[in-house]
Amino acid sequence: MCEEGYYVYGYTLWHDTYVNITMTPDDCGLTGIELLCSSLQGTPSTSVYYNLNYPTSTKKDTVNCTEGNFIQEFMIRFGPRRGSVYDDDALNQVYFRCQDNTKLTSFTANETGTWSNWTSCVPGMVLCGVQILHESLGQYDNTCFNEIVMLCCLP
Ligand SMILES: [Ca+2]
Ligand SMILES: [Ca+2]
Repeated sequence: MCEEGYYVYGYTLWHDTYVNITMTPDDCGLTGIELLCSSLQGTPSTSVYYNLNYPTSTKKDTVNCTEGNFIQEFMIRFGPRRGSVYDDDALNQVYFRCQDNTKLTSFTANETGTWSNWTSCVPGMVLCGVQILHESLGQYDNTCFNEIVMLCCLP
């Protein structure tokens, strides 16, 4: 979570782009996220990091809302279940939307999966952190991030 009184206005992803359905390489989808926090007045504070440091993942572009806007909604995408011998990546993309309705997308990759609906903080609240559910690394078929939970705060 951002420090108290600070809210999320942007982010950076670390992502292991899907290569193929075989286990070489073992593709992992979303592997890390940095949240950018600022006060209502626009003063930045320390970023929040959740990063599994998956070896073949790469850092993507940082994207952010225009000044005075914070993130209020998100949607996530899951790769299909491919069974025990094929490569799964689970959670493999997230989009965010700002209070002024601007959609934030940090990269585009040729990938398949199923998108969730947009999920929103209740009116008046904005994103102030996330909770990440992930597998521990070292599985036969790593999937890295499996779920993101939005934490909303009232400014
Ligand atoms: Ca693969
Ligand atoms: Ca995998």
